[in-house]
Amino acid sequence: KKSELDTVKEFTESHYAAPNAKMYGIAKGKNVIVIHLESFQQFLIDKRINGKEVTPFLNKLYHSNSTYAFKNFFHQVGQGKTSDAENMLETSTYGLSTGSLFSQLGSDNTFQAAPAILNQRAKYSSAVFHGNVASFWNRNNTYKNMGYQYFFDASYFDTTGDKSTGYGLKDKLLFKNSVEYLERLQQPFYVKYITVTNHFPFTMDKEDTDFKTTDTSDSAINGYFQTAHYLDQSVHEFYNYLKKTGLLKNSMIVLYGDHYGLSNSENETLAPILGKSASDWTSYDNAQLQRVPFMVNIPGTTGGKIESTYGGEIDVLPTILHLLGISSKRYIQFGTDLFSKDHDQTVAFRNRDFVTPKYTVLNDKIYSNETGEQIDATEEVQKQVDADQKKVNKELSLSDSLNNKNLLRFYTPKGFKKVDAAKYNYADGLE
Ligand code: GP9
Ligand code: MN
Repeated sequence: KKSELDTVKEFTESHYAAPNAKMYGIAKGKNVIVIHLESFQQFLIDKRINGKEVTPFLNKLYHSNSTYAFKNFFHQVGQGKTSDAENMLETSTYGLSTGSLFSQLGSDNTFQAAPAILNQRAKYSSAVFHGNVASFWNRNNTYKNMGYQYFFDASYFDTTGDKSTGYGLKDKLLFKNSVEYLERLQQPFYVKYITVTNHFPFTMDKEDTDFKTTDTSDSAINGYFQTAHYLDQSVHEFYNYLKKTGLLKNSMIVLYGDHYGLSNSENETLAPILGKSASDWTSYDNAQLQRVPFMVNIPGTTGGKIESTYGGEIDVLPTILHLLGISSKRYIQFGTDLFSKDHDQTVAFRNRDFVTPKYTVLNDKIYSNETGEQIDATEEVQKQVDADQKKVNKELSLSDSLNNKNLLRFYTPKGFKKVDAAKYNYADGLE
């Protein structure tokens, strides 16, 4: 009898997208540095406020010919917010329909996640740098099950007094103070920086910003441009450290926004700043604002451009593996390589709404991406949308059974050694 795991495997195998030969292995052997841009939405890119760019450094990266950037890339998180984004990037499976997968399943589940895959296939070491306490989102337990060797959390850094804001160490200090650890990691490494300063309610100490922001009635919106500007400066400084230490030329830097910073209830106030009218703002407009940056910067290459392919966080892992010249075929992953000609451009949101290059489908209502208007579908369009909706529902529910029933414990990809969480101890540097 066909097991549930068989059903999941059947789906991911038939959904698999073979790599693009032009891109496969272009970053082989390089260090991988993932920079998690907290609450960072795509509309910040190239945005000017009072004549000044909000994020001049990230804009430069976005337009650089050593950066493969995506302008139609969406976050796909649910209630687990940051942790859902992390889960998708590390495993290419979805977060749960309610709550956080990290919190609910991270302590016990079997994972076949990026740090373990990279370690076993290409001898990568791995680490996370984060300015908050290790227990937030149950990261300390989840990371061990994912095979992270090191977790440099708040306990490794001086976070006292004005060195922190609401969610921990200020980003500039996180990057700066991490370098001594980063330099000592065995190469190649796979590391992730989870920033915190650009987080709701987007407040910051006066001395950390001189960015002249908006003066809307919503202080979160006004603050957002300032904390995003600070995040941009932090990443710029980090790039300078990477250059100085010589790490930059041996690394591939992956930058992405985890989810929205400004919520739907704030978007009407935001609308005029984006050149839109507040009075006819719709759910369609809210959905379009769920775009977040996804950029892969590979210093030394020149083929980078701004891609218009549609995709989301679920697609990152197979994309990265293929850039590193590691086949993803043997793993159970729901996303597909963004560079593949077979890449699936249907982007599922956690609530089963979805976006394709042509349509945005919200609660069974179909909007045309071309006009932004809700349409009365022709029979043909309705048939296509129904098929896409069916696939989205299936994908989410198969990912849920895989994770809720811990089915990966029954599946061993070729050559994969199960992660032994007991091997890792994240005690701080003081002990
Ligand atoms: C906390 C940080 C914030 O450590 O990652 O998480 P979020 O509130 O964005 O889910
Ligand atoms: Mn977040």
